[in-house]
Amino acid sequence: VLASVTLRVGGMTCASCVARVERAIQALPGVIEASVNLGIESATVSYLPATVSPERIAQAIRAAGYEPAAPE
Ligand code: 9UX
Repeated sequence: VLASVTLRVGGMTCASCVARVERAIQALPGVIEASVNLGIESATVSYLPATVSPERIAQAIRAAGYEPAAPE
């Protein structure tokens, strides 16, 4: 089963930030695809819920130096 979540991501100010966040999320086992949008400060992630969770994805974003939050 494939799930999808959109998280808010704060602290990104340039296109390289976007690439860093995408790489950090895509490095997680169970992540199928990550799409990060600078303009709306969000990350939409397709993932396998048996393997990874939104909490774990948020942790990877934080470890990369950015500020994840649940969607509003
Ligand atoms: Mo751009 Mo982002 O010069 O952490 S990579 S601000």
